[in-house]
Amino acid sequence: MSLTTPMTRTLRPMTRTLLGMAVGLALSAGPLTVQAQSNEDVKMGFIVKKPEQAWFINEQEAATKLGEKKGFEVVRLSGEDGQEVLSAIDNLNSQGAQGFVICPPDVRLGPAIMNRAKQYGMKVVTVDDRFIGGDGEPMENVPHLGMSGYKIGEQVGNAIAEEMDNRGWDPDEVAALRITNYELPTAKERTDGATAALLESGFKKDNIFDAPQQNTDTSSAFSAASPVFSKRGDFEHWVIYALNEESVLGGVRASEQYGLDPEQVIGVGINGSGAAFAEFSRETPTGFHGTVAVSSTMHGRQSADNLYQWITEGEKPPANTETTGKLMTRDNWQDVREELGL
Ligand code: FCA
Repeated sequence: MSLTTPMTRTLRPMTRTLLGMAVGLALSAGPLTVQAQSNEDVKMGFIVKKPEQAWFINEQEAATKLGEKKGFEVVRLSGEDGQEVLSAIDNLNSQGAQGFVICPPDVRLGPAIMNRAKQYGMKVVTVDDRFIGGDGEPMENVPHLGMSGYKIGEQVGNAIAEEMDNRGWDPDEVAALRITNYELPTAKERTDGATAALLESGFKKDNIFDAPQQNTDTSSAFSAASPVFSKRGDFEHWVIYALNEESVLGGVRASEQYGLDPEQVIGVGINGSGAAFAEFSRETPTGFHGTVAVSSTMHGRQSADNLYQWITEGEKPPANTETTGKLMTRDNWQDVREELGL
């Protein structure tokens, strides 16, 4: 082994810092000329807010696979809070990464994350959850890829309405457990879309009960849902929706604990990840009726590819790419899984 590799490794962090400073100077002096990067040394981070969730594991894996194919390296990192994200960015800089894809733990961290990235001259794209600027608006200058929340929410509402119809439920006597997360715009869009479709189908507005969750996972949804069932013991039939299937599963588990049978519950989620596959694989059906599946493989691969093109060709990705979904139930989940490459 020659000395070149370790030397290059050691020097790279410093080079990046200098480059970051040069970029800063160039920005203040005039238009920035983009420098193409040779493919071999392209390295990018892929930072996710929930590293234990199947959705995010799949995204990171898809990005890694693309990197193996195209010849770039993906460093998978966890960023469960602001502190961890900033350390992850420092860590990436010391490894010589040119940028990162991120699903942030809190969208309001956008400006702080961008500041740190700029110090190092790193390029940033967001996936799933889009940064919000100080003005409360989406940060349009950071390229984003995520699901089309409202439309996918509508699919959830329609799927619930159809299943209510199949079961012959009287809409006047059905309650909805709406697990909300209004801090996160994509979550609000999704539950708003589902609500609109349900109301359109004839669902009673007064029968919708909110369970605000602190986070986007199963346990926070379970905690939010339990008291709602206890307070509304007068309803025999329940529908459950939320921003994702992990949260709907929290609601379904709470309904079971309260004593409701699967036939009394219609839960429809969003994602189509391992959490849903595990539920559909159970021997007997549960109240988790279905989920609108979106390709996490595509999200991971495409966002990494967008960043890669930006690093190597200087081609800035589109400001916002919206993806669509397909209803997956116990009956068709394996086919949809294959179709979406999950
Ligand atoms: C958010 C949710 C995830 C997934 C993703 C596309 O980040 O928390 O479960 O739905 O959007």
